Amino acid sequence: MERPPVETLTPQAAMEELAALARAMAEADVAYHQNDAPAISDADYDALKARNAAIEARFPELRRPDSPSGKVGAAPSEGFAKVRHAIPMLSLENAFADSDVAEFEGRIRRFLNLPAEAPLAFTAEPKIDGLSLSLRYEDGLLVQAATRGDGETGENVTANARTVADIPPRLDDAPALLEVRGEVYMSHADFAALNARQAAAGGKTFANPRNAAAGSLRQLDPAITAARPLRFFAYAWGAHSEPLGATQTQAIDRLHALGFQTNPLTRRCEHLSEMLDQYRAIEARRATLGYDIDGVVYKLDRLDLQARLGFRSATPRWALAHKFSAQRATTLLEGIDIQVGRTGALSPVARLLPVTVGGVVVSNATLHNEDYIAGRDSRGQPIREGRDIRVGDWVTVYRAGDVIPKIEDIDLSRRPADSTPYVFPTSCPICGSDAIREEGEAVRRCTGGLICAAQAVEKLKHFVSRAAFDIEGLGARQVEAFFADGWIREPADIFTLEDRYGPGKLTQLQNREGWGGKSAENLFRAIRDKRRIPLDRLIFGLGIRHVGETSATLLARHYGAWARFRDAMGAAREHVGDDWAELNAIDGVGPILAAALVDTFHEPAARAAIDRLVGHLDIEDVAAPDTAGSPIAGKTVVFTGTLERMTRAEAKARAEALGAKVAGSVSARTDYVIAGPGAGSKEKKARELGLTVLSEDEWLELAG
Ligand code: JCF
Repeated sequence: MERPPVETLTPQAAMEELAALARAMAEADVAYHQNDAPAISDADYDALKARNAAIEARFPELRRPDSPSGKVGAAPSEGFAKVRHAIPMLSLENAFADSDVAEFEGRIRRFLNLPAEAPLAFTAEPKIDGLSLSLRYEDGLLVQAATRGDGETGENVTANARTVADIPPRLDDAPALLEVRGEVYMSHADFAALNARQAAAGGKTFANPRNAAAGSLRQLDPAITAARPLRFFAYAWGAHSEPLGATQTQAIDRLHALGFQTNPLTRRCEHLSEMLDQYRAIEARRATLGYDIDGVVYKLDRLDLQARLGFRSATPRWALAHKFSAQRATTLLEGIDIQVGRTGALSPVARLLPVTVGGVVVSNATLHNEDYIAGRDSRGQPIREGRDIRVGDWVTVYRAGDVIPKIEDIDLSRRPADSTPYVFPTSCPICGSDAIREEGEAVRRCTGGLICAAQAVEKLKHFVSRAAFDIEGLGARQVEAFFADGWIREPADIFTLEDRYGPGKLTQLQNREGWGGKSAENLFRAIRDKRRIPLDRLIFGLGIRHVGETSATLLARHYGAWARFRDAMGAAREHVGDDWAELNAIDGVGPILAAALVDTFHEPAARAAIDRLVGHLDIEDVAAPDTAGSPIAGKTVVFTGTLERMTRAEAKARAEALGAKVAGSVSARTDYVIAGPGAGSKEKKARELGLTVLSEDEWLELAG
């Protein structure tokens, strides 16, 4: 928009414009930082900022107390370059009960075929509640620091990491290449002081030390990061040119010797009982540590055994995070809302009188499902001794880690005399369709499918989300607005937006509130950019029930190309035939996920919507993980009989790590059958089919 030169502004006009600028920038900040859905482009944001600064320079006395020029953190997007981790940054499997830890230990013994009395040591260390960071040292010099991001790709925050006192800029006697991984965090004292300073300066305060650490590390201006007291504990490593030791304990000691802080409460434990003792000891010191921890991490001590165990999709088999139990508070249940999700599930949400639980203000909590509200579990057994939950009740809210708050119990003694049991709706509050609860299911679902506005909108929001199509400038808020006006009803419509509402069209996007020529142009470009999309993102973006990011990646890696995936889903019939067997043989795909996929591809309306979408796309094939050079990549193998040199679980994990598919039954599509002593009908069938049958030794030689 053309604006009059600053020199010609009257004080009255300047005052009004400063107010309008403050409002526009505050809205943009909320959209960007809180909703993660930029409402205007970076260039437009910068233009507003420059205009604000120019007016303030001419009329310093008109500078507003909430002037946007004094604010930090209005970081434009694209702020940090992306970094692809040479070795993915993993997350940890969570456990809550002691029995989960015993199960973890037992599972490792079975995998390695170790009897219960054989020694097996673990480390136990506090789990720091911060953000993970990977530091790359080449010839002892810090050359790159990257956040975890999605584990595969993070953000380059090198300049900021250099301002953290615990991160050495150079290491003596380090391997030529070493990636050190650990947690960036802020101490309680530093957090309190930072918030006090921020409040005094009229700036943004942080809800907890973790957010403060994240906000500080992700500053575009390293000078701001430098002024924020961040700390770092090292606990792991990525790429390295020589081993740090033979055990986790030795490797951690080496990191300490190299100049890193390692957690002083880390212990080596010889037995399960020592692991649990260390858990209790760490929990007992939690309140006085001076920084937030949310559990204890156990790791198998011997690194050679860690290597044999390997990974299961995104988590190592050799580590476990044993979380502390939750923090609690009591508050009033003011109402119960029903939300309709992407797959039609009706989810009851508690509206609470806001209360602080473990340092975070909570005003909503999940109530799970209708049985939970009624006081029974999925098998009809009483929970909370059968106490139901009613609007008007005083309830205990708890938070475990960063998950959604939950309602644990109610205080019957404070229940109002006139309260009535909650009646769960049997029709969809959004579209009015019947909401049905299938036999054996805990969840009631709207049957409206895509005619249900809530499902359609949630599907669209999922489609544009970070891990799916990640369309810049098209976030949840924009999707809702476009949907409300009938501009987009399904994902395919996004790719025809420009034709329908672009330059020269009747109802132009740039005439909508909140959009200008520049931002409209940026949106159309962002959409065009996403016509080319990797197969895994597409599969995830379809929003099929049970198909998360991990399973989408597994499916994409298995089928490789869209045409192959689509044909296989179209050909598969539940519980019959090779296509069904192939789908179920993918490690990480079970019959429930498989059925959801097959259903979707056999449902004519859903299938048609997918075909319409795909017509606009150029889909990138996904290669199986770096198994290039592996002689067994892409081969289907079947193990039968007794294996003598490793357990079945280990053989399967190794074969899969090398890109092979491990199937349970022999068919014409099987490439190798590995037959040990005692092999029976499978080996016989393989020989009848003329397949290659290998001994365990021959197999190990082939697989390298
Ligand atoms: O303290 C932590 N938050 C923490 C996270 C500690 C660890 O030893 C970790 C971790 C995430 C992944 N180890 C891995 C492998």
